[in-house]
Amino acid sequence: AGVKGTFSERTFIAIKPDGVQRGLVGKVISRFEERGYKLVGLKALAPSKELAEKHYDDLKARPFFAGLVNYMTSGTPVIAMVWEGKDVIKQGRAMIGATNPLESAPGTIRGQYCISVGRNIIHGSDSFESAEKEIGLWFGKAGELVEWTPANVDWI
Ligand code: 3AN
Repeated sequence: AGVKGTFSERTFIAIKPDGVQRGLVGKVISRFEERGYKLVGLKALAPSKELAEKHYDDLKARPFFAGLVNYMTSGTPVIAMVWEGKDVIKQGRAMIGATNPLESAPGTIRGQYCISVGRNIIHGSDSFESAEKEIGLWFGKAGELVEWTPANVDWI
């Protein structure tokens, strides 16, 4: 996940199947771009059950786990992304809002676009360790992430 606390910190952000079905991909990407974060990885994929289960491994004892995995593996793609920039893990979570959209502040992504905890449209890594794990899981292959320097970096 890059280097924690530097401009190269990285987080894993995914637009879940409901966000894709609802046409919210562009809006989510715009928010991260406009904030000044840098997109270094992007792909659409319909995750396997194995990938979804590994991704949500820490929730496997929860009653909603099977439903969560079914939702993630519906066949509609997930838009998997890696965003880079200063404090992007914590700021990404703040931009996304609380897990339960009814508790997400207005203006956050969930607070603006959804009302159901089981259909909360977006995922973001909650710590440096989660970001490392999730980036490795979703972007395992070499060459899928791109190093690049934005021309206007001094102005952000
Ligand atoms: P977050 O996505 O904010 O990191 P987690 O990791 O606690 O929250 O939960 C992962 C996902 O599991 C949520 N985004 C949501 O889709 C689902 N989820 C969490 N809590 C519930 C719940 N009480 N009922 C149904 N689904 C839930």
